[in-house]
Amino acid sequence: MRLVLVGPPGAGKGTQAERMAERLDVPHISTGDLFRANLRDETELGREAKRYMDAGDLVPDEVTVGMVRDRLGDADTTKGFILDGFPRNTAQAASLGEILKDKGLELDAVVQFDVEDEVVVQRLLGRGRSDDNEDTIRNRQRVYREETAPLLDHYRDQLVTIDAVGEVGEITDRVFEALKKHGA
Ligand code: B4P
Repeated sequence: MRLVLVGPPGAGKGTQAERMAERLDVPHISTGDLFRANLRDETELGREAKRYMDAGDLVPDEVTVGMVRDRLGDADTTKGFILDGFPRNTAQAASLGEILKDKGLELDAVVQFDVEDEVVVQRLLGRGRSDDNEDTIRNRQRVYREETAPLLDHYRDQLVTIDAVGEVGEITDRVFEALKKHGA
């Protein structure tokens, strides 16, 4: 199964991706996690990404796309993957389309996590990551509306929309039910 997860910051993409990856036995590829791992390892890429993440802006496409292209070249992705937080704008979506086309692959579905801005602000403030302060969260929400939300139209034929408010396990059940209905 090859899936993309889309949703505003704090929608629970990472939380659900982990559970879905375990159930489907495919790797969970989170661009946010990959950037944070680079940051911890003090790589050049991590240093570059940090200033954008701290501001709640998107890391430049060439950096992000290169990182994802490398990751999708790893052997464990042949059985499928869950892309969490990528693509996040139409240019990244076009790059993903090319990467998959070169491999003769297609996405099975794009799962959209639907949740109100005010709900996620409370969730994120409770988590306390360094980019979880109110100003940065508001900017991440603006970036989502302006840059990421247009992807929903780009992926309209593959889109599976999930109400992302509720218990974590309940939401996972909704995802698998919706994927089944979609025929994925
Ligand atoms: P990400 O790491 O992708 O973070 P996110 O969108 O803010 O969080 P997510 O939706 O995964 O929420 P989570 O499950 O963690 O991005 C961070 C930054 O990285 C971006 O701002 C950007 O700078 C950069 N970046 C990443 N990808 C990029 C790309 N493709 N291009 C350019 N830049 C990129 O959940 C959040 C909280 O809610 C947690 O505390 C969780 O426990 C809680 N929660 C989850 N589900 C819940 C539920 N059902 N009820 C209550 N709480 C819940």
